[in-house]
Amino acid sequence: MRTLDKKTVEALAEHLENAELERREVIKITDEYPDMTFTDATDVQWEIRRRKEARGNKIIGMKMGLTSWAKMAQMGVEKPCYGFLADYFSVPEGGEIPMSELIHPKVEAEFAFMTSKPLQGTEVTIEEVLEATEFVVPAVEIIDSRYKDFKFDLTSVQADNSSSTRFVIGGRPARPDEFDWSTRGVVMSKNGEVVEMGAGAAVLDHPAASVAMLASMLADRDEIIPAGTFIMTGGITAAVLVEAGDSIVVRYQDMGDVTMKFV
Ligand code: 0L1
Ligand code: MG
Repeated sequence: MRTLDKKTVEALAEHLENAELERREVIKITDEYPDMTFTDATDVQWEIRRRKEARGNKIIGMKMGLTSWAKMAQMGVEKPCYGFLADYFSVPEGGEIPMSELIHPKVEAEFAFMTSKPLQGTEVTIEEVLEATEFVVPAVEIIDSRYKDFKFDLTSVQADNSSSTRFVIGGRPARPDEFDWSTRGVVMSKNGEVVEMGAGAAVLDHPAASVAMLASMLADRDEIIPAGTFIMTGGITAAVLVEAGDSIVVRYQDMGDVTMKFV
């Protein structure tokens, strides 16, 4: 169901994208549009995506957000959200991330899947995702909600491209059948101190379930996951707040490290 007309969707997309580009906090948009639906919010997100593509940015992947049961419970939501990854979100392994480009970033450890076949519809299984996966690779997401003090609801977050901001790929890719992804462990350190740890099952019991859920959510708009899509499946660990000077190292069991420094 939709409650917003095209002009309002366009105005909200401009508002939220400007907040991202100008590194400004805004109040969650459902304060002004309390009746807006998840479909309205998704229209806003896709309009932000259209604006970026019109400006010459490439869309290089997708992300799922709020995929851990703990984070869903904490936020009082019943389902995850998704977003897109633009080319300028990608930071090289070991790279420096200027805080001047961000508002109040947090980092979370994830597994990312690269698909080799299209995935489509509401009934995709974990087995089908694994069969359609070329490789799985360690990736750390830097989220940066545009909403003041991280005060948002699921609708507002979906409109804000699910807080997508930057990501770092590192370690080594693994074949989809190389490990049981639900029991693969990660340990995150900040400035040499362990701050978070977890295993793949934190993500909807299995990270491939997150890819299946993305296919299902995209099906609502008659969209599919094409072959060759890079997908961040959602945080295994809680998101950790960072500030200038912080070094992050995430160690992935048998897959190497992902590192970055905030400057
Ligand atoms: O990637 C995520 O799980 C975050 C989704 C948006 C919510 C947040 O900014 O914490
Ligand atoms: Mg994430």
